[in-house]
This record gives sequence, structure tokens and C-alpha cells, in this order.
Amino acid sequence: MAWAANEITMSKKDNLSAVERIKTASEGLRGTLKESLRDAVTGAIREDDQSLVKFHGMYQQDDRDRREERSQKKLEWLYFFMIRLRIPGGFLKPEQWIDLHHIAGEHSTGVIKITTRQTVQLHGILKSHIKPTIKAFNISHLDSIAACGDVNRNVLCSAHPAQSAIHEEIFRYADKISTLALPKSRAYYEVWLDEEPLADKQEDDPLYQDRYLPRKFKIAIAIPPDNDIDVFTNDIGLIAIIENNELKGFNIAAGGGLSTTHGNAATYARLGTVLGFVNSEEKVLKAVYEIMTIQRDHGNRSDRKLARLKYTIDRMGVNVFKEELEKRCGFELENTRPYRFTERKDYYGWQQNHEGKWYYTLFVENGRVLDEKGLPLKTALLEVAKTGKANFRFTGNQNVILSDIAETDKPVIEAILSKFGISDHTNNTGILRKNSMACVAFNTCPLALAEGQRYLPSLISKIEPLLEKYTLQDEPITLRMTGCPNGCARPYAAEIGLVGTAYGQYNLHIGGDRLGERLNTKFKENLDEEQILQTLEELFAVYSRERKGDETFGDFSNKKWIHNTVI
Ligand code: SRM
Ligand code: SF4
Repeated sequence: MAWAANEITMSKKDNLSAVERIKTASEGLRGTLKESLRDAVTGAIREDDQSLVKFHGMYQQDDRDRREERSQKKLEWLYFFMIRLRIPGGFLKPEQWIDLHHIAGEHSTGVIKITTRQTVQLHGILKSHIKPTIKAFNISHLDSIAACGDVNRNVLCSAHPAQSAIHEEIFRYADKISTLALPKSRAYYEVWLDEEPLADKQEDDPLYQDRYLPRKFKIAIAIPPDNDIDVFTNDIGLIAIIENNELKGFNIAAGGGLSTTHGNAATYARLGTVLGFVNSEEKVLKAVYEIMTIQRDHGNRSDRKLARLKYTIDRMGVNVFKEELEKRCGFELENTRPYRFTERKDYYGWQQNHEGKWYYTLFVENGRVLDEKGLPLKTALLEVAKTGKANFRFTGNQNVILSDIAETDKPVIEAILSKFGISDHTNNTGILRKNSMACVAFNTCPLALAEGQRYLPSLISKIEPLLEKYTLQDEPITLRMTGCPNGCARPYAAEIGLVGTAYGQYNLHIGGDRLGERLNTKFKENLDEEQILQTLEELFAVYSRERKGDETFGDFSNKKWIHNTVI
């Protein structure tokens, strides 16, 4: 069988990528992290530890804006760390938000960055501040274990409790799956929290063994009709099947992933393939676990560009993959159950659930919570948290839902939102901006080729008048930008995707659908701002003239310009 022959090549011992050696030699992700931390001569950590520290939820970064100046002065680059928390389903209690607020102020740039995977990152943490930061988080019952690295990352779940009477029940699966897929190593507690080291530093880890997965791994749970978490862009996407307000089980999709590499034709974005349905908690957890073991055993460990599950599945073939899964599970998947997504957006403003609790979704541009002139968002959220009357839920669209608010407490929260201009800001922001996302990119992301979150807001201000010109300003078009083709803001799953190729230049992708069920296609390459605006204006003009009824921009573009099928 072709697949089996390939496997031998993929697992060839002498062909392993450098990261594979670092993982197996790391004594359960410990490496020389303790020594690296003690070295006061440099703000960086040792090279091998830079790979390992990711498994602890941290990245070594530097201020890219200051590289040249530092090099000229013969100074080391300005190294610091980004810490990403593990928050399954993106839920924090108000006390935890207060702690996060203070930890951010004391140890990082102060900006609380909500990510596209329902968690938060803090940037600019100096090496000497990492342990105090992790210790402070630990007191708040928060950790960053496995928020990065070749393991399962933060598990997403549809964010909007008001959308389903059994949201809470399904939401709990995010935590169950996250716990199931946590590495067994105690390294995090030893290195950052001074736990007494184990005599035997290699804990038994049946899932990850000593080699972990070949690459990062992502899982999300969608609760139809919402696909707010972009379920098909994940390695595993679970779609909750609800009948008569009862959870019947989950459809399981596998093999989603978005990253591509410019100039590497072997890389591609892929939406997950729905494999079938399982009808119990035991079965869904087993299936998730065994999909991970298949990826562990058969993923590409030589070329990290081709190591995600999407490539493993395509190499094996979906049918062979499914057979292998069923063999490992010891049960067959049932036929996929019907489901329908009708929304992917966040429901801004107030919503009430079946129990009468209130939810306020507020717009956080590109997930950046900070105090800006005229918009003291960070202060406002602290005030909300101090009331103790609202929980915090992050959405996969980088926004915040103030949640579980009692009817009697609503006026208090409303007054704070109004006092600090938050409700006005959410109400008055244009629809395009509210349906947009950009990744971090400069100045911290080492992989950025072009700007992301620092640039998109001003570009949107220039696109908005074009929409108005063609009376499209109320059209909820999704626009997503990334500073490189890795796809952190999921630009390939948007109606308009802008993917950085060089400083000030982007590929323009169009034709994705509004619900995240069809990827877009590259339409033009290396456009600068003037060319982006000119091209979009041309597209908007034709769309406003020729679209049929309420046809979305993505559907129209796909037919007209990608497949040339509009008559
Ligand atoms: Fe991402 C790497 C930021 C969601 C695909 N991503 C990075 C790094 C850590 C750069 C690095 O490796 O050194 C970025 C840190 C920037 C910074 O300074 O903070 C980074 N990714 C982000 C975040 C913060 C973007 C945001 O603005 O919200 C998101 C954090 C999510 C989280 O909380 O876990 C983020 N990254 C994504 C997504 C979207 C998703 O998962 O829904 C993707 C595309 C989906 C996918 O994985 O296929 C994504 N990030 C990548 C990749 C490409 C992976 C691959 O398959 O090749 C990289 C590069 C890598 O892993 O080598 C990457
Ligand atoms: Fe960095 Fe690229 Fe991800 Fe943007 S898409 S955060 S530039 S890795």
C-alpha cells in the first residue's frame, strides 16, 4: 500500500527535524531551562530551550522596531517573552480578570491581547519577570501549559451562551479535552513554580511519549447554528448535534489547518473533513485521543512545513485514516448527522439567554485591551470585574462577552459601559471593522513580513468610504489580515483575506463564504495600499451592480472572479 511505504520514509530516524531531537533529549520538556533562566548575561535563553519554552506557553521574542538601533549600538537585541494562557473555551471569572489586569501592568507591556483562539497573551515580559508572572497566574488558578508547542493547544468552544440552552454542558467539553490532552510532565511546575524536582525526570506519557506530536495540534467545538470558532480550520473540529435541547453527540471533522508558505507549492490551507458521528462523551474523547495518536505515529517528523494533521490525512487518504481511527477506537463512527451553520459573527450588544441572564458582547479591535485616548477599555473592564457581577468570555473573533449577568445587575454594568464610552464605541463602529481581524505581526512576531494589527485599522478607515460609495456599508463582509502566510487571523477563511508578502505588500484573497465552510482563493499578488484600495473599489462596484438579492460578497466573488460563472 502506497501509504505504508510513505510511512517508512516519514519515520526514518536519520531524517528527523532538529526539533525532534530537542524534544526527545529534553527530559520531559525540562531541557536546560533552569540554567537559561539563571544566566543574567543575556536576556535570551539557550537555543534549544527556545523550542522547549513553547510547550510551557511562552515564546522568546524581541522588539523588531528596535533591532537596527540595537545592532548599531552593538547591543544585544531587546529580548523579551510572550506568555499565552491556556483558557479552554475562553472563560474567566471576574477575580481572574482583575488579577490578569494587574499582572499585565506589572510584568508586561500592559496590553491584554485577546487571541483568535479564545485566550490571552501578554507581551514584553523580561526573562527575570517570567517566574513572577507564572507564579502570579498560578495563584489565580491560571496556567500556560501547552498553550504552544507540538501538543494540543487551547481548545475553543462556541462563545455565545445565549445561543443555546445547553451551552454550558457543551462548553465543559473544552476543559475535558484540554485536560485529556495535557502533557504529563511536571516540568512546568518545577521550572516556573519551584516544585521539588522528580528523581526520575521522564514521566510516563502514553499520549505524547517522549516525542510529543510532530507539530502543533488544534481542537474546537462548534455549537450550530454558530461557527464563530471556525470549526473546520482546526485539526479536529467537533460539531455538537442538539435535538430537542438535548446533546446527542458530535460530528467529528479532522484535517483542518490554514498555514501555507509563500513559494512552497506543497503547502496548502485545508478545511477539515467530516468523518462521522459519535453519540457519547466516552466515544468523543476516545476518538479525539486516537486521532492524536495517529498523528503522533504517522505525522511527518522530517519536514515541519508538512507536519500538520492535514498532510497526514491527505497522505493516508481519508478512508484509510478513518479505518485506522475506528480500529484504534474499537468502534465505528456513525453516519454524519445533519447540521446547519447560519452565523459566524459575534452578537454585539445585549443578549439574554433562556434563564434570563444577560450577556454584553463588546468590540475589541484586533483583541487589544488597553486604555486609549477617548476609549479607556482596560479601565472599564477592570471596573466591570470589580463589581463581581459579570464573567468574562473571549470569542474566537478576538472580542469579549461580559456574561452571566443577573437582570438586577444589568444596570450597574450598563452604567460602566456607558460611562467609559464602551457601549457607544461598540454601537458606532462600522460593520466591516466589527467583522475584521488582524494578527499581531510587528513589532513582536518574528515571522511577520508585513504589518497586521498595527495597520488594519487605518486601512479599514480607507475601505469604509468605498463601501459607502456603493451603498455596501451595511453588508457584513468579513475581512481578515495577516502579516505572513501562517494565517493566524484565519484570512483564508474570510470573504476578503489580505496576506502579507513583504513590508507594505499583501496578496488579496477573495471568494470565501461568510460561514467558514469554503476557503477563499488568491486573486492578486503583492498589492500595496493603493492597489488594494483600487482593486477593492473595482470589485465593490461590480458587486453592488450585479449581485442577486442578498448574495454575499464572498459568494458573488467566488462565482464571478474565481470560477467565472456569473452570466
Ligand atoms: Fe499563530 C505562529 C500568533 C492563531 C498559525 N502565531 C505564531 C507566532 C507564535 C509566531 C512564532 O511562531 O514565533 C505568533 C506570535 C505573535 C505575537 O507576537 O504574539 C502567532 N497565532 C497568533 C495569535 C496570537 C494571532 C492573534 O492575533 O490572535 C493567535 C493565537 C492563538 C492562540 O491563542 O493559541 C494565533 N496561528 C493562529 C491560527 C488561527 C487558529 O488557530 O484558529 C493559525 C492558523 C490555523 C492553523 O494553525 O492552521 C495560526 N501561527 C500559525 C502558524 C502556522 C502553523 C502551520 O501549520 O504551519 C505559525 C508558525 C509555526 O507554527 O511555525 C504560527
Ligand atoms: Fe506572525 Fe504570521 Fe501569525 Fe501574523 S500570521 S502573527 S505575522 S506568524
